[in-house]
Amino acid sequence: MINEKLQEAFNDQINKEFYSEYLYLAMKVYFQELNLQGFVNWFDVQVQEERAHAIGMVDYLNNRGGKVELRAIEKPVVEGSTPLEIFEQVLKHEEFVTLRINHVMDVAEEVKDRAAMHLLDWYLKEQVEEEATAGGVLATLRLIGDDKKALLMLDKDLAARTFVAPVIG
Ligand code: OFO
Repeated sequence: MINEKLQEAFNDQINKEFYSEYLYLAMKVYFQELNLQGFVNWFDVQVQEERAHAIGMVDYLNNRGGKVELRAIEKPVVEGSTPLEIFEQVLKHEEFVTLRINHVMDVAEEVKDRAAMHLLDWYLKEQVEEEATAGGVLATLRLIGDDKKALLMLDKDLAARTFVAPVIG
């Protein structure tokens, strides 16, 4: 059985992971409209990762005898109107998600649920990677500035990203 406060924190985080999936899907559409297929691929992988993160928590909560509550997913808002601005938002969003997972970890610590802490450790490590990946693309976009040729080269690089189903936990 899982503590109720921790169950609530997991349910809230499940919703945030599904929101992330939805947000990145909206960003994928933005790049589809620009016909930047490498960026499209990058976001496609991101969408799949977020879905895996969400389902990982759904399955975990279920395995622990908790009650999964699927809540309404907010309409995603893409704030930027350039690739640079979009990636600023991606990094900001990942930093926010890290904060939220830290919060779930705080609750797990408070109720002394070591098994949950172990799982959340995985999510926190994943966040370090997520921030680094988004930050890397953002740094390149800053270097690129208005250089369209360089943007197309980056697009080519991003086409190489592949989705590898994460082993969570
Ligand atoms: Fe689920 O890692 Fe991004 O948000």
